[in-house]
Amino acid sequence: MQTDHQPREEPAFPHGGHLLDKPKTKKLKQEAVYLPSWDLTQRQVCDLELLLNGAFFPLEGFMGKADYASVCERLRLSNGTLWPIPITLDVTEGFASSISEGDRIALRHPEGMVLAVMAVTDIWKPDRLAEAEAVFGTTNEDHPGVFSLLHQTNPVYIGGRLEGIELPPHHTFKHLRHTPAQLRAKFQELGWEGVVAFQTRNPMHRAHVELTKRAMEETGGNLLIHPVVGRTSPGDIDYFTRVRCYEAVLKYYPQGSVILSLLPLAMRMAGPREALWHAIIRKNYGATHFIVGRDHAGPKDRNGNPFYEPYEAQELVEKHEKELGIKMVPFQEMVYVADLGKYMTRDEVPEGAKILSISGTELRRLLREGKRIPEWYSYPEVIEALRREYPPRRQQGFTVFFTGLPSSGKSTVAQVLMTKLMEIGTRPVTLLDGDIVRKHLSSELGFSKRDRDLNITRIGFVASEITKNGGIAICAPIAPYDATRRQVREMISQYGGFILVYVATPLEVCEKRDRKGLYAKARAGLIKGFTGIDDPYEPPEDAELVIDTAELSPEEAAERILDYLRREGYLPG
Ligand code: PPS
Repeated sequence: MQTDHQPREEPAFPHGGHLLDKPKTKKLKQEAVYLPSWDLTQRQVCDLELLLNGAFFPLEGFMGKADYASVCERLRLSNGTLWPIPITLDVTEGFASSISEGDRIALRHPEGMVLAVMAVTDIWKPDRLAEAEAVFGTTNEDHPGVFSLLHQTNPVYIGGRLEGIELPPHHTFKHLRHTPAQLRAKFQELGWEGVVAFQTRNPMHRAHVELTKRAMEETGGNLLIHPVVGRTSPGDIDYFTRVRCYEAVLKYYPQGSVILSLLPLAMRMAGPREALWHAIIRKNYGATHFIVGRDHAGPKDRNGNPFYEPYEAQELVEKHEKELGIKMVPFQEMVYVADLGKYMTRDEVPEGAKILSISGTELRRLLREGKRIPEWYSYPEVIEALRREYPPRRQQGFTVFFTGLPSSGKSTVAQVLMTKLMEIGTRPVTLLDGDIVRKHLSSELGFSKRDRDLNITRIGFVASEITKNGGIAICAPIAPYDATRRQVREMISQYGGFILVYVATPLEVCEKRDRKGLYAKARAGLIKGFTGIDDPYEPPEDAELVIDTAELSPEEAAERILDYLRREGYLPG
């Protein structure tokens, strides 16, 4: 067997490569009680964990302005060290104005524990559009990294060195969680000199097992299956299901040749830059080799067009390979050659041979429709795990989310739809009408952009819980902002169906109806910031259905929606 190992470099960091200094913990905890404190977002918790445990070595905290600018511009920290992704702590304007450079602040887990103390050196307002362009190469909001940066990231960044108190707690799959130091020790104990790391955010099927086995053969190393379980891309299969799939494929490798370990990373989906970042992280965990496949961490736009060239990530990693201290194992796409009954990389396929492949989208369709998934594609245990979690649509919960101008007819159609769904009777139905929600859930809110967004995300949260538990939620707010609707779609579609219905009744018709007399008041200047008059409404471009109640009766409109639900498999045909 060919071996191809470099001696593993040990981090020259204090405390074995991490920022947790046990003897100081008690003192820090006492100090933290009196410090200004910031409640970390889910993404920040992921970043903090990898900063504290040394996976982001050589970073010693959230980046300051100089490092941030340098990373955006030239993929390097200001001291020249290769680092392609900004690791920043974004906070609200309110919090930023309550602290000053030189202050110490406590960073808290959403459950309340203080995880670290940060000595703030920099407070600044970044140009997030410029950051998107630099890091993602685009400002197109279809890119999940761009969307998250522009809509789910606070406007002020603060940076500074960290002193760790404790790592974020994990209650799931504890036997599969390791810090870099623990994994390195494990490799050493097992006498593994060469370790090939495999990054994934998807379940593993036969193609992935074949690919990783080949990588082991080519390098003579053992395998680290290192799936991301922090944050991946919207619409990805949840990590609980994926971990069951990973555990199921372990038996298809030679015994003792593989370790499965979960990586609590928050991905940015930055394609080439992301691949480089992943390689650095895997080096910190003690891997000697890293697999980079086709279109590594590359998202697609709404029309299915990829943001990056298929082998751009491999090219960037190759360019920096020497400096990285971890070797890349590049791979072309693996496909199943039906005539030969085996998997091959695309460039090896004999001319004219019949190739079979199933895309992620196609797999989701097969699951959704309860169709057979072929044996050549995956293992029975993996298919079973996926089926359990992704029942066909007729067994899933769903949300019908109406959006449209005041008096456009949302509530009336929603009412009719509700009674018809109750008549069909497959699932419990809940109506979250704009007015009802404002009475019971959002009574303290007004109609500023902030209040409207909060109102819609509350509705989205309730609807996502209903959908998760197999029910039907019908929502009928104005929901004037595209980004907020997209956020709600993201919240709900991870659990079941999300059907956006745009009630596109023209403004003149809505105003003529003026069910509550509010248009008249708005025209008279008695109500300020009224949607359609002096407040914006952004018509959706991603609606599953568009309905104009000037042309359809409420009954007909509800029938259109029911037809859609039958066609898409949510209701019996
Ligand atoms: S939002 O923007 O989605 O939070 O609005 P929503 O909660 O759906 O609004 C519910 C009803 O509030 C009435 N109303 C206003 N609408 C828009 N702008 C202003 N300033 C306003 N003030 C009160 C309006 O009648 C909404 O009901 P519908 O059913 O849409 O007519």
